[in-house]
Amino acid sequence: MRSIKLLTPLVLAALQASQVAAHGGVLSYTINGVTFQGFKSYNTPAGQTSIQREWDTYDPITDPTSASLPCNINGASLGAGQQSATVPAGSSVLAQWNDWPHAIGPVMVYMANCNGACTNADPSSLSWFKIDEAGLLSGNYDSGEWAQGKLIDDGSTWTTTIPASLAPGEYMLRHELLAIHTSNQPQFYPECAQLIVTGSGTAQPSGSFLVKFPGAYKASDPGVTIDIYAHPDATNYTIPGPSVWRG
Ligand SMILES: *[C@@H]1O[C@H](CO)[C@@H](O)[C@H](O)[C@H]1NC(C)=O
Ligand SMILES: [Cu+2]
Repeated sequence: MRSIKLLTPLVLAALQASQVAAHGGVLSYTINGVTFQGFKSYNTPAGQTSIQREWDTYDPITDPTSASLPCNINGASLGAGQQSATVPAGSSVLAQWNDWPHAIGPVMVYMANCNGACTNADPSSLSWFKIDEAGLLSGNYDSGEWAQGKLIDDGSTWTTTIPASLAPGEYMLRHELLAIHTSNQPQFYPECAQLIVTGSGTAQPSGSFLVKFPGAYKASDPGVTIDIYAHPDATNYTIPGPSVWRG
């Protein structure tokens, strides 16, 4: 009782702010020098305009088979405010996260062909392919550099190239952090944005590269349910999901 009383509203607010700061999400995208603002989480979608789909909080999704895994909660189209960024295949996409997401775990980037207008697409029905991934970059579980640590070192940014040979069309782009700093409790942080890819490419990933969300991950995947503190000297980390498709 006494210690609870010590938590004045100010302290509580600071605590909540630090918890928010410890989670994360993609706030904007910069593509060929043009910055596209993301959805403003913690706000109503009414009146918002973005290439990003709705996502409501910085909080993690902790179930690898959650229905919210495709594009976070709730992943909805913004309706009249939903936009798509037109980008040539081969473009680099810089995703900007909030100041301080987590530092331990992999970064993964996926795309999915919407087979038509992405604004009408249900992300859970799409077939996703991975275009980028990075896990344990160097060293061991305990003191090595994880992709998420590099992301923070790079100003909370991650830069990915859209495969140059990818066939034109409307695609969903999905960035994901899988934070594994909590023993045996994965934390997924996905966000989606809509792209219209242009160019003269003809390549499409074959079936072995395609996965569903949920479906791509299982709790039993070695890289999903993991206690890094039980094996501080280990240097192997298996990034979950399909192989990267490079076009
Ligand atoms: C690391 O290697 C061990 C021994 O082969 C294996 O049991 C474990 O699943 C691997 N861990 C990851 C995260 O890939
Ligand atoms: Cu967190």
